[in-house]
Amino acid sequence: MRGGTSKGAYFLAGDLPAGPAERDDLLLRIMGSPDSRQIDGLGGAHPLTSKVAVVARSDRPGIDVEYLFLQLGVEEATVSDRQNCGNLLAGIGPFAVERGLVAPGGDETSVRILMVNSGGVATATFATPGGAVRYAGGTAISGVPGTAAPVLLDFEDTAGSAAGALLPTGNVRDVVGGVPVTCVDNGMPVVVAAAADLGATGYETPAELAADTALRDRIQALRLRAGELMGLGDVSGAPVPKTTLLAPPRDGGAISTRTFIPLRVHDAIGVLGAVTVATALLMDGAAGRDLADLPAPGEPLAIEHPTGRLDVRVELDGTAVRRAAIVRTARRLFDGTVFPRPPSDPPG
Ligand code: NQM
Repeated sequence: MRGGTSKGAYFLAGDLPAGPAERDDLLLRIMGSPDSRQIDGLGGAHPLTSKVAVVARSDRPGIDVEYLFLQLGVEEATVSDRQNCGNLLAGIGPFAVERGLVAPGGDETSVRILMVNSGGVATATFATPGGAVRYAGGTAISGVPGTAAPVLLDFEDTAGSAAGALLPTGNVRDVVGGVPVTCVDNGMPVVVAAAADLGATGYETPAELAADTALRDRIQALRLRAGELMGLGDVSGAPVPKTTLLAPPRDGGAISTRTFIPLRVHDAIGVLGAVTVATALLMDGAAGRDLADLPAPGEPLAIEHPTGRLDVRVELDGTAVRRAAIVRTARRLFDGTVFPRPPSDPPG
């Protein structure tokens, strides 16, 4: 399914091996990792298309389904559950109805989803006229051609998803290697900094940023140190924290962004990444807040990114999160049987 601006393989948990080692080995073979083109598998040769959702019915009170997100490396044989994905999340409700995990609820269905990676809960609401998921609709999201039916995602308990606290260093602002940063986690651990403080304009294209190896080295040094301060330990092989560089808005939004996931440049920005960056901007003293043109309280905050903008609704009470919501679209692309690459011969 496409979920938002990501694409992944969605599985029923019961169809995969229960042990994580066996499961991960199978998923790497299914997606074609490690290989820069993922030529022998389903992956799309980019972190945003090398994703897996594992979905199961839940017996927890007030929860319909449980969603485990797995980020597969493209060139590396890695499978990480250390981050969430708010984009694939958009496909979870429709998938749950398609697979009979949740009964459709009339013209519209709401599915309560436990995001296993973080323990947070999201409610997805989408059209199910006549008891079938409707994918066609008039909602456009930046980074996806055309329009589709909207999926409204309302988040709960996103603060401290992976780093344990909204402000994992205990500060709204830190200085890391001479660069003022805000280390924040409202669904995604992100290091937020002004682009100018890292020698960038913040308006470069993703290709220009990808070609700037000196900038990449500065970002890596920054996130390694910030990762430690955030209590994430050695993050050299981890997908988090991400880094988002800020510049004044140019398209009528609140802020312009360029995001590294964690070193590849995002063509847009992740959902929970955007929620997290918006949260930082709402806090007095946050790094780069002076660059923002903030909306009136209660209005959506538009995060500009290389391929458009993403509007998020975040409400804070001081530094406590009251609400975070976003609209995405999702689409079923294919339903069938995958034939994984066979396991490699045992050594010797
Ligand atoms: O931030 C990219 C994406 C993501 C994750 C990433 C995401 C999110 O665009 O919620 O969706 O940050 O690796 O899908």
